[in-house]
Amino acid sequence: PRNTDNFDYAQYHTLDEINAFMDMLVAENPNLVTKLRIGSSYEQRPLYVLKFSSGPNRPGFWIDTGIHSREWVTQAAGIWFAKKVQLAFTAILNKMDILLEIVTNPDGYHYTHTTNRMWRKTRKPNPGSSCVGVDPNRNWDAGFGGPGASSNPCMETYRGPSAHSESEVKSIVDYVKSHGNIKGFISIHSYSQMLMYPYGYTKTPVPNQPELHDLARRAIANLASLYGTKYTYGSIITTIYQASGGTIDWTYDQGIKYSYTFELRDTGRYGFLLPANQIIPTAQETWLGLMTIMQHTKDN
Ligand code: ING
Ligand code: ZN
Repeated sequence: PRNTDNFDYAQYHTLDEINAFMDMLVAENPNLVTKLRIGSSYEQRPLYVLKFSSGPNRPGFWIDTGIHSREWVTQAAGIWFAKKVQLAFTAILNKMDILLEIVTNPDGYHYTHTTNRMWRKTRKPNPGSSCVGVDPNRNWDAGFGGPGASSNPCMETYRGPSAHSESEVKSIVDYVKSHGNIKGFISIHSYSQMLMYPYGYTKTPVPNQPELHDLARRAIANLASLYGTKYTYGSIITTIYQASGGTIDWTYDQGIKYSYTFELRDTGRYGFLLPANQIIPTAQETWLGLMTIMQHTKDN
């Protein structure tokens, strides 16, 4: 494609294609979209964040997709969200910037295209082990090392040698801290059709649990209004399982009150191998849920 109108949103794309998409989007709308490089992956790939902004010094609303590389519908939905923001120029942008990291684990994503479609973790070698990679959703400094993560480098939920040991994680940590005014943070996974808020590492409810619970209920109702897709919701630990070192537990503890995780389609029929003809419907319905959360964040 020569521009983002000709891009095929209904297919899965390689890392090079996604990078080319981002460059086209920026070139088409230089006053709205910029591409930030927040760091580099272990294999030295750039970590890009698209920043949608219509004015200076706005609070930020963060969305990341693809922190687990095999969850392909999430990166594909991230591409669709970027185009949606460009086309719809949502009213959200009158008050907040949207920060979107589409390929949050580029080494893993490349590996899922070349070698192992089911790769989840980063691609950093583990000294003393023949097993590669760390689970970037167990590597954050929130209950790090506690129950709900593995100390074994061969496991899919290996937490890593220390909190923020993965540059894909540390780059976001540094960006969030240096930004200093991120009001909402959404980390998107697949699959299971769930919308969850902190915590994953403890059963202790967060202070604004009733607010987050009611907002989640409204968000999934809005999501379901399009195609009837059913989501469950609640805290991570009560909805899916105990998980320590997770992204949104850390962002919540940094003061980002509207921290959520989505698990997109489906509930297991296709799992990570979701057929490409479900990309656009998944992205469309998820966008409705995101809008509910973004509106509330903007107004609070
Ligand atoms: N599920 C998530 C996982 O990392 C999760 C569930 C989300 C745990 C947020 C903790 C925090 O296990 C998938 N599919 O990756
Ligand atoms: Zn995941």
